[in-house]
Amino acid sequence: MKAIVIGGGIGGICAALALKRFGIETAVYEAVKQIKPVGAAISIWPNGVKCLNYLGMKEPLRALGGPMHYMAYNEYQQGQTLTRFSMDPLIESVGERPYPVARAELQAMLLDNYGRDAVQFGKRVTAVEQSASGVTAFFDDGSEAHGDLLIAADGTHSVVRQHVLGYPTERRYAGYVNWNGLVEIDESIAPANQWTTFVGEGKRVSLMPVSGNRFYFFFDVPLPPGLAEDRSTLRADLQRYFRGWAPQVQQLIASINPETTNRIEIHDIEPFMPLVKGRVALLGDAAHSTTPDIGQGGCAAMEDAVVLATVLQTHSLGIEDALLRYQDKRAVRVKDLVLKARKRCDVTHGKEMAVTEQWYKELEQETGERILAGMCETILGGPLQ
Ligand code: URC
Repeated sequence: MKAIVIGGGIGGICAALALKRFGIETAVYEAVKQIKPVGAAISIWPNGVKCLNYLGMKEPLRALGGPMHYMAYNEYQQGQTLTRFSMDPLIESVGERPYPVARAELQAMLLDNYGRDAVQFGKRVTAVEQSASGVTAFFDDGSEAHGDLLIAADGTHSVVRQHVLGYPTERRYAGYVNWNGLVEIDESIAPANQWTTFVGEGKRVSLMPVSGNRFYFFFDVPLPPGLAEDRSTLRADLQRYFRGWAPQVQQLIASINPETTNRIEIHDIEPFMPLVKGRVALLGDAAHSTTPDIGQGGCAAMEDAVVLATVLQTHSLGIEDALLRYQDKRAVRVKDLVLKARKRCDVTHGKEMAVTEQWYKELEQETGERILAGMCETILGGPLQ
């Protein structure tokens, strides 16, 4: 059996690794010459970590992960702690810890484990055709690839999605802009072993430790889409949006590198069906695009990969049957994740300011129990328990 994998990002490489593990021949085709993720880092929650462990990357992942032992929310003006608690109860309950990692390093780890030489870069898919005997992908350089099945892990702007759905999808603007990047850890901004988030005015400033003594930072500001902002004004823009915020926040803005800071208008896609058609399966952002608000976009792609490989390995009624089983196992899960993230997004970013103010009040009473219970529920919905 041969699988064509479209997309060499997190979902594509995890899928290729998972299939390879079961002896299925794979070839990965990536549109760009060099992958440049729009996010500087990503929090891999235990459901995602378990998938990477399962795919044989337990040790290299640990080396990339930052020490996120505590979690805290601070109020925005003085930077005082609203709540702070240990992640240990979560880790004990689900059996694995979360690892925030730099995206470039995660990508390198995935490629090293799969084999860089097995990925063909600069292959942008333009069309997909399938018959009773196989599937063909056509690329913009005039070349083609043939296989028994095709896994479309071609991201939120997926070209293959329309082949599966039969109609084009539109992304939905989530209402906020996210600036993110990496910065050297400075403990006068936040503790090195903690995920720290400053909240107020429907905005947030967040810091997560990754390896190499660095913080992943992100700033979220509710804004209309399409604003013209560029690197040359990036620091001044953030200073303006966060005027009156705590000294730690001002210090962070002063210390970031505008040249390597990403600015993204956050979108998601209304959950849709089907996720498969015949011999073609959507996977990762191509199948479900979420806001980053519960940190589950990458994790969901890892889960998809494990489930897809498992159904192909464990069933014998053919590829089309196995892909339908993949869809059955994933559809509710990924819809729940997208909608849960959207709900958190709206509360965090002041969609209804009274609701957001109520959340700030609740954070003062929070012992960690409620927040960790919500995370546990999300994590335990994954395929590897
Ligand atoms: N939660 C996460 C978030 N990760 O676990 C993450 C968030 N990355 O709310 N936001 C973001 O950009």
